[in-house]
Amino acid sequence: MASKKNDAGDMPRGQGGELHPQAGGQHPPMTTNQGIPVADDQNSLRTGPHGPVLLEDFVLREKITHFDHERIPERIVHARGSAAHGHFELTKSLAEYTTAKVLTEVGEKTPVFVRFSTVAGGAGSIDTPRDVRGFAVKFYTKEGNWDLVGNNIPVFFIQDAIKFPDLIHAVKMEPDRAFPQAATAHDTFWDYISLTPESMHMVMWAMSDRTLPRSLRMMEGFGIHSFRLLDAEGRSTFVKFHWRPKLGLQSTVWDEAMKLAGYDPDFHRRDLFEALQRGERPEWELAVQLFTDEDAAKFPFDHLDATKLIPEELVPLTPIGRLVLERWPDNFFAETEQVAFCPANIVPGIDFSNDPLLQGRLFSYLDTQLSRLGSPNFHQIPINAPKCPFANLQRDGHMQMHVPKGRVSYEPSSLQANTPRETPAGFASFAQRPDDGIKGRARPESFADHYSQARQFYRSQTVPEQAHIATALVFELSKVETPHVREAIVGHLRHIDAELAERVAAGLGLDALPPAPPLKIEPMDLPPSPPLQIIGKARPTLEGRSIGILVDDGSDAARVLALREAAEGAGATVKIVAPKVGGATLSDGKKLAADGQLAGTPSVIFDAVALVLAEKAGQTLTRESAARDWVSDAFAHLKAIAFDEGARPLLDIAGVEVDAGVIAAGDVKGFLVAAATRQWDREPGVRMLA
Ligand code: HDD
Repeated sequence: MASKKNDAGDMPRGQGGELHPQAGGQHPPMTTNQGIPVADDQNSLRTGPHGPVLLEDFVLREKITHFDHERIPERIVHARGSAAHGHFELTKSLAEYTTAKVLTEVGEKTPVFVRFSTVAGGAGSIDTPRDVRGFAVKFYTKEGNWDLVGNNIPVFFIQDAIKFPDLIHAVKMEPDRAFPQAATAHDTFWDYISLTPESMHMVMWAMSDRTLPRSLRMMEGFGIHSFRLLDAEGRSTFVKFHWRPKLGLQSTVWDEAMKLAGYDPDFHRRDLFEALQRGERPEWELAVQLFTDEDAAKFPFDHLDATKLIPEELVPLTPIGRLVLERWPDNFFAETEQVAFCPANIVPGIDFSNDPLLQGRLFSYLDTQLSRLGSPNFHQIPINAPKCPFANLQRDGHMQMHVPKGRVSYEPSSLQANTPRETPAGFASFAQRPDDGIKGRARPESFADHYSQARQFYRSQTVPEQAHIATALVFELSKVETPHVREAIVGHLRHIDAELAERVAAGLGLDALPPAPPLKIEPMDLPPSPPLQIIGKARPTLEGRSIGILVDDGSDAARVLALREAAEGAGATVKIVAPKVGGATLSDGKKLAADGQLAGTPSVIFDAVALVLAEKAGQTLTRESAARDWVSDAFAHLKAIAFDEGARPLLDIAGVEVDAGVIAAGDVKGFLVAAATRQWDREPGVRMLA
């Protein structure tokens, strides 16, 4: 007897070919992966309504088997990421230095895929831990894929790739207890750091607000290593790559980042997604630092040491192009997850340097993709495939997607036309004479200065930024349970800046300053470099920022409208927040829909807030903790607050003291000016900084 379809208890479903009343459009008929039409996708094949399920049910087995294999190993680092499609447009030719078309054809738009990431956490971890951010760009150039796999910090923790597994084991969750997730504030990380003095420069960056970006759209990116550009004669010029965001740099404060982690673990992913949905096109300028071997010989550090940067004062930045993000991926897994970056992917006219960190990376990424994506054919996955023609004689392997024709899969050969052959325009390495050193596991003496640039970084910061570094160190080390590790770090800080060491020691409650470790080289006092700041590079603007307006029944309708129009006119996104998601009936008797309900739309997600409340509502909301937090958090996170008189009781109970950033809602202009920046002067009054 033919099996009878049993829909008992199921909701009605649109069938293949039918028009679905809600989804709109036609649904194609469902099939198995072999193309066999599926009549019932909700009931297993059984011997009867109460009988066992039959092994012959290929629809069930195929669906479950595929599901069982839906996850692939996550990246060992940078597992959590968000990405977008876009293009790179060259605005200034580097033809004097390189033959690479992507860097010489002005006006050419090269498609790119850009993936931002945190480093330490797993794929499902929060977006706002204190962590370095990955900034990986795949350029699909006419001459093949070029991957610039960088970070939002221009230096790295270690000098040699052989140390990378140790660094990562130390920072990831501890192996016996599997916590903490996505955090540096634990013993193993700081133990490793305390015994790795070369990491001190990067530690200063990691403890700064660089690791707390407000948005992926508001952070810089760096290629970090020196690369080479090669001209037609094979002459080499060193180059460092910098991405500079058009929206300026902006970070959050630590308390805000922690609260964001709870309120919206997807904060950065959502921010980028929503910006692209709104039609915004986040943009970065690509700038280069160009220098010769002779220039490099005069630097007071070794540029092949990835723990060092080249200050802009020493080698200025030349802008050469712009990166524009245009489109969120269609499918997270197929694109963001399966994209495989590799620093070894470079095009003719660009070459590597002898930076030992880079050299190790050249091996690691291809290797990791083989295990992560499971096949040497991962380059055929659409997001990884070059957009220019590509052909060679490599064959077969798991998941071969191409169907090569003919008898010939080798060279040299004479049996068949159209087989791929070498080309004179192919990639050529820089003809570098190897140094006549002795083979061995050596590190150059020029890599031995670990503190000068750490000091330069700290001393280049503004007063609030220095306070944040000190406070971050106190926070992190206070989470370290082992006293000798805490003390060892303070010992290193003494070589960086005596006052910083004292601040941190006092913040930790140490009775005396621990000894500083022995020095190989006396640190230098390099001149401060203001471009190393965030605050100095912030743009006082509302572009790309967001403002929350809290309303309730009786709120002044004209005021809400005035604030909204002015903020939107200045480039901000405005969200109306109300105690009920259905909205509130304003003074004009009309209902204004809310974009978010108060408890689920905290002020931490905004750059500035306005409280437009009638007297009664202002009183009532003093009894609502979500409303009190809304206000006290905005104040503590140094945001501008516009308020009208009805909101006074709420300001009072939230402990808000009127300052330059707390402004009458009627003063729309004043509010917009204040909203375009953080209120740094307020900070010493709201938290005890180390
Ligand atoms: Fe790495 C991923 C950046 C040193 C080994 N790295 C990865 C990603 C970024 C960086 C942005 C994520 C790419 C993506 O979005 O898919 N890594 C860096 C930078 C480094 C660096 C800027 C130093 C300057 N990395 C580094 C070293 C090694 C690795 C020294 C190993 C010797 N990195 C990897 C990896 C990953 C990776 C294990 C994990 C997932 C992947 O490659 O595709 O191979």
